Amino acid sequence: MYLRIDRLQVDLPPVKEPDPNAAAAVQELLGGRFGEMSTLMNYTYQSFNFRGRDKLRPYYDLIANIAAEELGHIELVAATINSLLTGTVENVSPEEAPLKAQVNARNSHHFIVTGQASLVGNSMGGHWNGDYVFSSGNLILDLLHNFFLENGARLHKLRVYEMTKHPVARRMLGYLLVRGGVHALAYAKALETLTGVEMAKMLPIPNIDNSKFPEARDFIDKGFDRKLYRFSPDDYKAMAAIWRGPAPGGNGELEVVDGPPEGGPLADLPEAPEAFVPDYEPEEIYEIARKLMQNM
Ligand code: MN3
Repeated sequence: MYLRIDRLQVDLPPVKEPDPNAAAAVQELLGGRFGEMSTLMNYTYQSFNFRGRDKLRPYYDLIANIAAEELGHIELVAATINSLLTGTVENVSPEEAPLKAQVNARNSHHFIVTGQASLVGNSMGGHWNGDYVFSSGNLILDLLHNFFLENGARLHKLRVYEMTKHPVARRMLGYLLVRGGVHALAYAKALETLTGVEMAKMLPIPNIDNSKFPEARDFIDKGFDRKLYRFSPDDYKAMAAIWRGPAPGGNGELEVVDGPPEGGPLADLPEAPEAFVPDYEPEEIYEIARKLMQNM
């Protein structure tokens, strides 16, 4: 089962400048084949479907725990997209066509299907698909797939990084490049324990270090690249048998941290009455909510 905390895994800069086409590009990192929906659902189903759990506890714990972190990653990428879409529309009457500029937005679903918010799809508007989940039950093949998935995700993040300098997108990218590096290394180390193969010789793919990017260096300097957070009050402790030893880059020792990162607040997104979010004239429903809260 899951607990939920109403915070993001990392603080994002305040919602300010909109950039709907950057939001469309960032969608790839949410609902593309190598996006956070894919990492989330691959590790989630691999953990659901795991056989021999008690005998293989370190591997089960590693996959199940990283799955929980990925749930926070879809939340973080969605928050980034929502921030990039906030403030795009003029607040004028429907006859004035407040959404007329959005007819030229890269992804019109952001303005027709959602209320200027994220979609479970990729940068070209295609839907995320359950076919992106690989859960073979063969532990070595699943781990090798996960290593490949993390490196494919990293390549796409680097390309989106090259598409936008928006500070909200760059902050999210810096954080997720570092966390994706942790996950790739975790799966590599798990494979090393099982097969003896020297995965470290394959890292990083592509061959450009995260520390080259100032937004990622910020997190590396704080040790985010050597910490595996344990997203549970009491469980998933056996993953520490895999996540141990010196960090690559000589930046101290790998460490399992009990509990989630401190993170940051989730922005309270403003309403968009011109798009009927939460409604065109929302005063009545605000009043209903206000009365409900009086009883608390
Ligand atoms: Mn991730």
